[in-house]
Amino acid sequence: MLELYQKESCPFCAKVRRTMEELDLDYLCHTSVKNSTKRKILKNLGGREAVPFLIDTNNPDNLVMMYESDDIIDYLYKTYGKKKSNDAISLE
Ligand SMILES: N[C@@H](CCC(=O)N[C@@H](CS)C(=O)NCC(=O)O)C(=O)O
Repeated sequence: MLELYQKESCPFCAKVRRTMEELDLDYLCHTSVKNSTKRKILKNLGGREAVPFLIDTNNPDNLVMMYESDDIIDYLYKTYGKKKSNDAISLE
């Protein structure tokens, strides 16, 4: 399963959501604003209160957890896509 900690107002999160859509990926979305319970969970999981934060549990031998939108997008394309990440995001 893919899980994304994010918030709606965050442009970096929007890039990641767009990539999820582009790759036609299902994911569990944890909208996590400051001072929320989900923020505390995020901090416990990743060590920082920053979004976007991706968790990928699809490979039981390799739990993936990462911050940084560009790293997440590269990872999603490498793992689930065929296109190059540079082709992924258009501003239109
Ligand atoms: N370089 C990071 C920047 C992420 C970032 O600045 N996220 C902001 C929200 S837009 C954040 O986590 N701020 C702290 C907070 O919301 O508590 C990325 O590309 O993912």
